Amino acid sequence: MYTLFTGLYKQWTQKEEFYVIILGLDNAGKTTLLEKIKSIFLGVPGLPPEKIGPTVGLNMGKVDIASTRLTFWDLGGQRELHSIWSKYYSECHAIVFVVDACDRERLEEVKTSFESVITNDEVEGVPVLMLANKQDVPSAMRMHEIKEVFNPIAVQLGAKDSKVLGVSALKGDGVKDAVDWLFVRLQRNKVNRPPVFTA
Ligand code: G3D
Ligand code: MG
Repeated sequence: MYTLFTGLYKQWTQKEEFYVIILGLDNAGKTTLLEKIKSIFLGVPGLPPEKIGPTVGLNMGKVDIASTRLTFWDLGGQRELHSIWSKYYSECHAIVFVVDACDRERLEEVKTSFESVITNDEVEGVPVLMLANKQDVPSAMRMHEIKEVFNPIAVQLGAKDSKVLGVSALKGDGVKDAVDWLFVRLQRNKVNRPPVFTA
């Protein structure tokens, strides 16, 4: 009897948890994005931009939407850390790839990095959201430019759910839409990547 009730109680109180990894080159705006997500969804001010230094190791943030928990992992972008990204692929439920839309000089590097992420066997069936960040800057590449550059690579995504959205992680524009897109895809992709359950 006790086990039956504890089982039921657990079922009622447990949350579905999904892991979302945030990837991209250093300086793309990953940590700023994570702090903005936290401030929008938790209603608490995130770290002010001047307090955000280069990420060493990982940053993590948990956001609850209804009875679902999204746990975001901001993996450091420095090149020497790219090798650890693949360790997270098999367990993640979605990938956010952040691009600095102001940095035309590093486009080739971004393309190589993006391609190596999406062609990794472990990300098979995982929704991928590309964010063209820093859209508040007038000279930033706009969506049509970004799509022109990345669409030829994105064809390799195959059946994966994917999308490109313009955002400003700094100002927050488009950030809620990005999380909403993820939420819908995570739910839809449960058969491929079931959530973990958490108290
Ligand atoms: P990272 O975690 O991907 O390495 P950060 O990147 O979040 O540390 O951001 C790198 C720099 O880009 C920071 O500037 C940050 O304020 C800036 N940045 C991030 N997102 C945006 C954005 O949407 N718009 C603009 N204009 N700037 C952004 P600093 O000057 O601190 O290096
Ligand atoms: Mg960082």
